[in-house]
Amino acid sequence: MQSTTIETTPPELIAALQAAQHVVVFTGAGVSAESGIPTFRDALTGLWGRFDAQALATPEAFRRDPDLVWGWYEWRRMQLLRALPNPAHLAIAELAQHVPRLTVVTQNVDDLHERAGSADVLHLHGSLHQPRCFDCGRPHVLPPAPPDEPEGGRRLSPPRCRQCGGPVRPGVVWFGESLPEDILAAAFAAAQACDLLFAIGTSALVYPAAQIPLLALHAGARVAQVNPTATALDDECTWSLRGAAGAVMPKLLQAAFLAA
Ligand code: BJW
Ligand code: ZN
Repeated sequence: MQSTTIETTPPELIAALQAAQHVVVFTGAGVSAESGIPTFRDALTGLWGRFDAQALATPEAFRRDPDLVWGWYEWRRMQLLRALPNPAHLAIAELAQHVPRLTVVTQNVDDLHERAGSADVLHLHGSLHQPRCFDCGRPHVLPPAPPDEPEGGRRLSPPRCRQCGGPVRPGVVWFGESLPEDILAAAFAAAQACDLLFAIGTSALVYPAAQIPLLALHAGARVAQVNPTATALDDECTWSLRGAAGAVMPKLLQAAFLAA
């Protein structure tokens, strides 16, 4: 692994980006951190440091206490509605204008890539904007703005399904649940077909998503990681750019395509 900082972006990475035919951008919560959306595992600010994942992000938790879980996700949906895409989302969207093919694969349940202008984003872990019935799976349309939720949310009864009366659940993938099969297959295929993959803002700890950069490497692609701290990918990736995505990605775009 060639570890480097943004001040010394490796010329080999810039050349690889300029020559790439198919780029995959694989993102995690860190890409949205600078938009004010908390990550999961950052020591001081991560959601799993303040809230219990087993009590909030499993189907068993929802069965046990739907009001607790629904209220917590409504608080997060409200945060998201107030957030804006940051320079990393914008640079990723603009990158698509400069390479023959670019696939965005995200673990995030926000819509900040789309709001920045990225199209056909593969959402591995679902979306806060697509709730569905816990019993029959039918999609449920929510009012655009949830009530003003206090920090951490409050107990709130989930709406009932208009078809079967079952409780409506957040449209995200919880621990122990399968990822959407078609989306996972498309993400794996893109990873195996690309020549360059960026892993941005992910701890690369959660499977099967964490396989994606490894699949790309094993298929012969090069992998550039963008993250201010060490991750599970450090010893695997080709380049590791230590920095915030909102600083690194615009500079990389500039160096590869916009510099005079
Ligand atoms: C910045 C930055 C800046 C900060 N710029 N970077 C052992 C026990 C139990 C389960 C398992 C086990 N081993 C494997 C499993 C399976 C499990 C798993 O992988 N668990 C691991 C934690 C061990 N996986 C699953 O259960 C998956 N399903 C599955 O495997 O199905 C098959 C199966 C069926 C039946 C039984 C068992 C298996 C599903 C996983 C679903 C994950 N869901 C969540 C919640 C989504 C809903 C919600 O939002 O609430 O998805 S968990 C959470 O983690 C979320 C994320 O998408 C995911 C990944 O996190 P991410 O994005 O990497 O964030 P962080 O916080 O970890 O990292 C942020 C990074 O950003 C850090 O590195 C920072 O440094 C960096 N950063 N600022 C750039 N400005
Ligand atoms: Zn239903």
